[in-house]
Formats: sequence, C-alpha cells, structure tokens
Amino acid sequence: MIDSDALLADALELIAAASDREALEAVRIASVGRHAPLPLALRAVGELPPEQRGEAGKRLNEVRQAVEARLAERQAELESEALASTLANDRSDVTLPGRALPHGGLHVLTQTRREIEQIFLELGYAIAEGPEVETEFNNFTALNIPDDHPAKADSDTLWISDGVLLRTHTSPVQVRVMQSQQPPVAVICPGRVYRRDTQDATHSPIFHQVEGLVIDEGVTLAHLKGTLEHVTKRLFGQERKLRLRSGFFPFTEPSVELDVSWGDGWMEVLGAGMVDPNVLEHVGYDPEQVTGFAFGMGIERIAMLRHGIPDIRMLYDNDVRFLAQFPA
Ligand code: 2NL
Repeated sequence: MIDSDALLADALELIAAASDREALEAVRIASVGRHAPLPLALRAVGELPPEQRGEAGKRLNEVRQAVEARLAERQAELESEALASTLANDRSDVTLPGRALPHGGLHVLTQTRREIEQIFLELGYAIAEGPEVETEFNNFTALNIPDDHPAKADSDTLWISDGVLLRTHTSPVQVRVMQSQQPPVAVICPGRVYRRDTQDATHSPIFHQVEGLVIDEGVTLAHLKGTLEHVTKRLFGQERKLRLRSGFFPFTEPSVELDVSWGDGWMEVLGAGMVDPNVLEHVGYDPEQVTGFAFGMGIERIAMLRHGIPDIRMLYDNDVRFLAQFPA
C-alpha cells in the first residue's frame, strides 16, 4: 500500500521550509525529481493488483500536481522576496550630485606663449613658424654673425652636419619671411630652440622663444620703444616702469636690453634693436629704402618671472602638483 497522504505532507513540509531559491531547487529534486519517492511510487503503480491501480494512480497524480503547484507558488514568493530585497538594499540614489573627473589643462608655457601671441595679433602682427633644423646661413650668416663669433662655436651650437644645425634662436624664421616677401613685414616667430648648455636653474638645452620683426619705410627706435612699452605692460602690469639699456647683438644696431621694475630693483626681460643694415642686405632688402626693429624673449623666462617659478626645470618635469598651480 502506498501512503500518498504521507508523500504529500512530507513534500509540503520541505517546500515550506525552503528559504531561498537554491534550497527550493533541492526540494524540487528531492520531491518530484527522477529518483524521488513520488515518481518512484507512480512507476510502482503498474505492479499493484489490477483493482487497486486506478485509484492509486489517480491519487498519486493528484499529489504530484499539488506538489508541483505548491513548488511554483513558493518559487514565485521567493523571487518576489529577492526582488524586494534588491530594491531595498541595492538602490541607486539618482538625486546625489555627480563626481567630477580630474582633468588636464594647458601647460603654463603654452598659456604664456598664447598670451604673448594674442598681444601681437591685436597689434596686427602675423605668426610665422619654420623648421627646427636650419642652415648655417639662415641661423648665423644672414644675421651678421661672423664665423668667429662665440655663439657659433661647437660649445654653443648643436650641429647636425656641415652647414646644418639645430636653430639656436627663431631668427632664421624671420630670415625666411624676409626672403619670401617684400616689406612691410610685421611678424612674430614663436618656437623651440636649442643650445649646447648644461642644465641649471636658469638654463636648459631646449627652450622656447618669441622673436618679432617689423620692417617698413621709416621704422625707428621710437616705434620699437612704444611697442615694447605696450607689450611689457600687458605682460607684467600697467604699473610697471621700463628701462632701456644699451646692449649688443650682432644682428641689431643699436641694440637694447629692456628691464622692467621689480620691487626696489629691475629685471631684464628681453633684448631688441634696430635691424643691422647687413642683415637687410643678406635677405635682399635695400637698407636705403627700409628700416626695421627686432626683439627676442625667452618664454620660460617670462613665465618664471610672472609666476615666481624659481627653477626652469620645473617647467619640464611635468609634476602634476606643479602643473595644477596654473589652471587654464
Ligand atoms: C634675446 C634677444 C633678439 C633679435 C633677437 C633679430 C632677428 C632678425 C634680425 C634682427 Cl631676423 N634681430 N632678432 C634681435 C634682438 C634681440 O633676442 O635676448 N633673446 C632671448
């Protein structure tokens, strides 16, 4: 005799005790799986005396349907409990403020170069660029720098081959401009330049310059002085005082050094002068027809003065703690 009531009671008890979906699956296997008592009993019905088979089979099928219905119900209950728990514990608060990602910016040298460029663009200058590998003619000869000049010596210049070098200033760009167009000329030439220097707090073998050049009929030292006064006050503040001292460059005559007031003293910020007639002749201009002024400044030096940066190497280390002090 098969006790179908006991099979039903056992299965319902196990289902009620299953507290999660994994446990319920184990109960399913233990109660209606291939080797569970109920299917085994159903398969054993065929061995009962014929008069008992109908009643026993009907009863066992009812039990199996009842167990499967209860399993499905319990499964639905457990799934909705699991969903409710996820909603309660894992919810996202979409009203929280967002978190900003850290972001980069323009390097302080780039900022400084762009500010210098902007000042000259407002004055009507064009920006010219040229190659960093230059000829000895464009870098030295055209600029009236004699063969025995100390700047040409192996100790100052990085030579690529005979007559070819890494430019030591951006003046060769201005030489190219003059060779390719007639006056009037008003250009600035920003760019990277190379010197065979040992690094220290104020020297780097690679640094950046902005040079400028104006050529026309009747250009005088007064135009140079007015231009430098305007540019320097834009860069360092309208309250600054300027001082022009006489200086020397092979490519300008007369040559001047420009100082800007700095507390009780003075800081040298750039060099300039009237373009030497020999330079004008080298590029095919007639020094009887046109005159011009030129100037050159180191971008690193301007940035260091403006921001109180004590060592040029800080500009190349790319330490984020330094860079972040110049948000752009
Ligand atoms: C300095 C001084 C200077 C120039 C650069 C120049 C260019 C041509 C002709 C004449 Cl094509 N002059 N450039 C003139 C005077 C000074 O630079 O201390 N630079 C860092």
